[in-house]
Amino acid sequence: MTDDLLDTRWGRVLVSGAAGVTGVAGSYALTGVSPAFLASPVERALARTMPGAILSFAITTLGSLGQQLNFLLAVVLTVLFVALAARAALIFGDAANNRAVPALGTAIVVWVGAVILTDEVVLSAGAALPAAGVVVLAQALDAAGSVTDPISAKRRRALGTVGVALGASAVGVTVGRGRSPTVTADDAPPLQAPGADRQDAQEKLDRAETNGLDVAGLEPLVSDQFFEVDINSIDPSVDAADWSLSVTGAVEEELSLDYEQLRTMEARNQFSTLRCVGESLNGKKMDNALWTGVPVEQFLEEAGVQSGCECVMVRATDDYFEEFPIDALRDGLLVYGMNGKLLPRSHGYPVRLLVPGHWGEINVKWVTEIEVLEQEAQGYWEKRGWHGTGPVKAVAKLHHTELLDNGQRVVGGHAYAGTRGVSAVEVSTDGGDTWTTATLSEPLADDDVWRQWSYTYEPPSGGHTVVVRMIDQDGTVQPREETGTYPSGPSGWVSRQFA
Ligand SMILES: Nc1nc2c(c(=O)[nH]1)N[C@H]1C(S)=C(S)[C@@H](COP(=O)(O)O)O[C@H]1N2
Ligand SMILES: [Mo]
Repeated sequence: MTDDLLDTRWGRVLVSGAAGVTGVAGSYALTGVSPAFLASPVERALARTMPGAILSFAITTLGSLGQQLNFLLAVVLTVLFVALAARAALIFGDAANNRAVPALGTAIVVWVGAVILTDEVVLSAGAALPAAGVVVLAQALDAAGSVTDPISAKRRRALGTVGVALGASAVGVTVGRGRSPTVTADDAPPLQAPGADRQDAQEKLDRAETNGLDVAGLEPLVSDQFFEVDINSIDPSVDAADWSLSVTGAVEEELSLDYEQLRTMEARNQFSTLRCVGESLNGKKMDNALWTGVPVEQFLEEAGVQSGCECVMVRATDDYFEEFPIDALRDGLLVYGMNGKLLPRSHGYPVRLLVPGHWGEINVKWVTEIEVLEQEAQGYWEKRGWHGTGPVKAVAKLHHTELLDNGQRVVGGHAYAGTRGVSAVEVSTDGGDTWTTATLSEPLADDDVWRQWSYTYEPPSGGHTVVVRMIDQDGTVQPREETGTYPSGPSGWVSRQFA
């Protein structure tokens, strides 16, 4: 029995744990929130293997909280992996009676594991070296230790090791946070591409501003905070210079296209609203933007499509894949700009697909491949039971309410019906007995776009229920029948009770 911290079981567990935390923090310091972060592949694997029912619950009920929990679990598992590597190396070093084995073993096992997981040879050292460093530190403290007061000496060394490990981890987390490229739509650089008409984009954005209703607090026609739905909590970070799109499968000739080529082709600036099939009826996963992109149809024509099912599979860098009718794709755009700026990473930089009139899920971000299929197949969400590749359901949402000084109430929101277009919104203030038409924002030039609505009324004394519904340009009234979100997206009329 010596007085060495590493000779005790609890000491080894403690040092291993500290090595685990420090290793993961070290990885984060080098990579930030990117696919090279050691926890990233773990998080991916968790998301992939999550049973469909739990995944759907997480999406519809927990929203982004589900993704955060998944990320947290991935980080915990990754810490555990590094800690176990250190613990094994410590035990092995003890058995071999070799002082070099614990640190060296930790470094090698963590590094090899990280390379296997992330495919990053150099960045993997970010996890391996700090973890091994903690082991070396514990050994050094033991070696320098006194023998006068064994118990408190151990405690002091434990505190020293953990203290240094936590301090280093805190630094790592701070550095990593600064490194995370959180390019949102707001701080994306302006769009500059030979094929893009910036002046036209600016005019359209200006028009959207003048077309909007003058109701303070109502979200504008071009969303200032566009929602995000991803199968991973860590977005891929794709270098535009490395990006290419291939058209493969049942074609006469396979095609490949790079970013420079795409940027020089004539692009279109087009408003299009996206809505996620996984949102609740009056949810917030519906937004509108001006997209700049190149029509897909020319590539399909060039490749010479010979599909047996008239369907395609579209794939992305994050291993996302969606299957849908080729006719829908013919109206699509390969988008590289959003609201006059460079498409942000969170929305698919460098290139995403935009398919007007359909649920959000087939608007594949970080797109890499269009495979023309011979036979029907299932996409990522359809494998999990969803039916979200078809035309988007119509909805009128109620998000804005305000009681004016004169006692009147203003209600408002957005209505969207895909490419069917919104022709009217009707409001009832008596629970659906009588209906009046609401004021609508001036339509934007493109057809797959929402409109704002608002209605001002004299509230009856006592409680009342406001119901809202929309009518599309074919005269079809939004269906009243209520369904839940899963599996085909929510339907029904939004209503709200007022006291
Ligand atoms: N590659 C990839 N594309 C994707 C997704 C994804 O997870 N990965 N999510 C889809 C879903 S379910 C929706 S609703 C839209 C959301 O687009 P947004 O994040 O730009 O709002 O992107 C779609 N495209
Ligand atoms: Mo979605």
